[in-house]
Amino acid sequence: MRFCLAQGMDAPTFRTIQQGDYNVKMTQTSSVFLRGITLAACLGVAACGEEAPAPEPIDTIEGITISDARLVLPPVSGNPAAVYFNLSYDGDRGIAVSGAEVTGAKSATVHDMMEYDFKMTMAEAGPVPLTNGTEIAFEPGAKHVMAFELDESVQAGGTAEVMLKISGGKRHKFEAEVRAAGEER
Ligand SMILES: [Cu+2]
Repeated sequence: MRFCLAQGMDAPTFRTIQQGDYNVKMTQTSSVFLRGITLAACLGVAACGEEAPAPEPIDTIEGITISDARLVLPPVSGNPAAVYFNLSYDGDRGIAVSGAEVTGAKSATVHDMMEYDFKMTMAEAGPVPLTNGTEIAFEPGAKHVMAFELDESVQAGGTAEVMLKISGGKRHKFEAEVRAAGEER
């Protein structure tokens, strides 16, 4: 059995002593110290040495997997670029994609194709819900991310950093391969 006890109410450090050591100390302690032990002593390592939970990796949402991410440059420089990828989610908590950012783009938007005036057109998508088992292809003719006013530094053959904004203020970052306008989308 291991005990650990606080060395005083405002002392941030904890000390672990063996049972035998504890018994010896008991015979010499004052009643004030005994009261301190009653208040501060705790049994078991879990209760005393509870470690802070490991911090979540920055800009990564557990459960989201992105594959085949590519940013297709516009045929005409200055026009928006499109980002396509496959997203799967196996997290337990329901979340939603509420927007996007692309490094080197002035702004980025999650688009979806919708029918307007009997024609298919793209418009900003509402929040995209992700629940355990969700698989979505962000692809031509469907949902995609549109990147506006791309910086010259984003060049075919390179990579672009894409960030999905997730409900609750978190973000999921991934790299997309940059392709020229004529390449496979
Ligand atoms: Cu679009």
